[in-house]
Amino acid sequence: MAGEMSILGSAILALFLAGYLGQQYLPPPKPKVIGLDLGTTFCSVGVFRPGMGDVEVIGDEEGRKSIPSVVSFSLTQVHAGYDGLELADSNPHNTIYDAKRFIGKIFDKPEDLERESARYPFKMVYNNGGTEFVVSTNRTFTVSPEFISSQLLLKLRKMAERHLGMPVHKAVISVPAEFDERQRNYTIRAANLAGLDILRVINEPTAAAMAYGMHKADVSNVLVVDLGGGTLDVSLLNKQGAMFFTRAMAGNNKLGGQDFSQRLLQYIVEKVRQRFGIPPSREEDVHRLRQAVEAAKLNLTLNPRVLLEEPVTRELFEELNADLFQKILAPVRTVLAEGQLEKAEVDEVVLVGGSTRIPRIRKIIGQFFGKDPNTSVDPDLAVVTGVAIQAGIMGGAWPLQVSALEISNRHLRKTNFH
Ligand SMILES: *[C@@H]1O[C@H](CO)[C@@H](O)[C@H](O)[C@H]1NC(C)=O
Ligand SMILES: *[C@@H]1O[C@H](CO)[C@@H](O)[C@H](O)[C@H]1NC(C)=O
Ligand SMILES: *[C@@H]1O[C@H](CO)[C@@H](O)[C@H](O)[C@H]1NC(C)=O
Ligand SMILES: CC(=O)N[C@H]1CO[C@H](CO)[C@@H](O)[C@@H]1O
Repeated sequence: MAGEMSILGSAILALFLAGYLGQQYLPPPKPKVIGLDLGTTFCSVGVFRPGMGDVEVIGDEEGRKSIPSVVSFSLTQVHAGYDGLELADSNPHNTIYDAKRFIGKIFDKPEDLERESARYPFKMVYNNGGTEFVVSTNRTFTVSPEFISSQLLLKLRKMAERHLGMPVHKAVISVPAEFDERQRNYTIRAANLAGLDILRVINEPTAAAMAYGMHKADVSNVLVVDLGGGTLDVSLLNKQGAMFFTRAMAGNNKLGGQDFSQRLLQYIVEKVRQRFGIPPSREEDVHRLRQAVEAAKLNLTLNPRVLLEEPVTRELFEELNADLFQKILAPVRTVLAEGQLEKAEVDEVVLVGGSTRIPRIRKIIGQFFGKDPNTSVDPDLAVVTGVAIQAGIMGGAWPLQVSALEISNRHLRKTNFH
């Protein structure tokens, strides 16, 4: 009798061990929830890999990890991302971008929207305070900002499905900290139109801080500087336990990489004028010069000088933009004042957005705080990385027991500088 028991006992033990060992060698579970960064100019999708404990940002067919937030309408199709961008020159009236600036946004008067629409090659109409884009192929119709966003999210969803080899229906998405409830609702609606359930909406600065592991680090105050192509956003986050909340935000919606390029362009145009007596005036020449200037600006982040009609040094670029670079500190001072913090009380400074690659900007921020900002994550992918971590938490892949990571602060106002 005792012998039988022990045989049974070891059989159970063997089964248990086989199960345990089997689990060890099983392929890691696939991510169930994707993380989406729906940016104004670019968007990305990422997943948290439970087996690896890291984030993978998913590329498009060509492996590009960000796709332009551009949607173009041709006779028979809707083209999103790079396909949409390619049509921008040949089909400018039906190629919609910057939809994020209009999603869920209420304009008090039609004239307010008209002023905005003057900047774009496509048409917009005022509809009960909201915006509709006008598309004319062989017929004329209107589409909403959330429809445009849904086409981008659908593209991101397909990129993820292709990569993961399975259908995806759940996501976490980021929005600017300043988005109100209505803008958040319309962003969720865009995702629903793309066949995605949104498990959580998180603020972009919080996502960026998470990309740097701030949710696990021993920090209480994190300052996030997000400097993109056209806007600067500064947020002061406070962490209590594993929860973040936004303590203050400020920004400048007319400051970014495009302005820095413009200064360099003006300089080159002036040089050409001095040399040839007339500035370049043909549209193609100006267009070509603009592209060369943009490339030179990116190059100056890595090289001390480039050749662009004439040699341009990094010092010259910095000098041409010195006053603009200093403007970055105004909203930084504001969030500290509003958050009632001394700069020494800021534990970490996180940089997001392509323009924070500019060495001089890193230096100005570093000198202001007397410590180096955190720059190890690609500034263009920091937000999607953080959103994917949150998606991993929501999908139950996270080894830590963290349930909620953000407390919303509905009464906060953003201060804007120009
Ligand atoms: C527009 O063009 C598409 C594709 O050629 C065609 O299927 C559709 O019937 C046309 N619609 C109108 C209103 O002409
Ligand atoms: C946002 O959506 C929620 C849930 O559907 C709803 O209760 C709320 O009224 C909406 N708010 C706005 C401002 O649209
Ligand atoms: C950057 O500039 C350097 C020096 O002018 C040049 O050799 C290099 O090819 C450029 N690189 C890019 C990516 O433009
Ligand atoms: C350069 C720098 O400040 N690095 C910091 C980035 O953030 C982590 C916390 O996750 C710090 O430990 C690093 O020192």
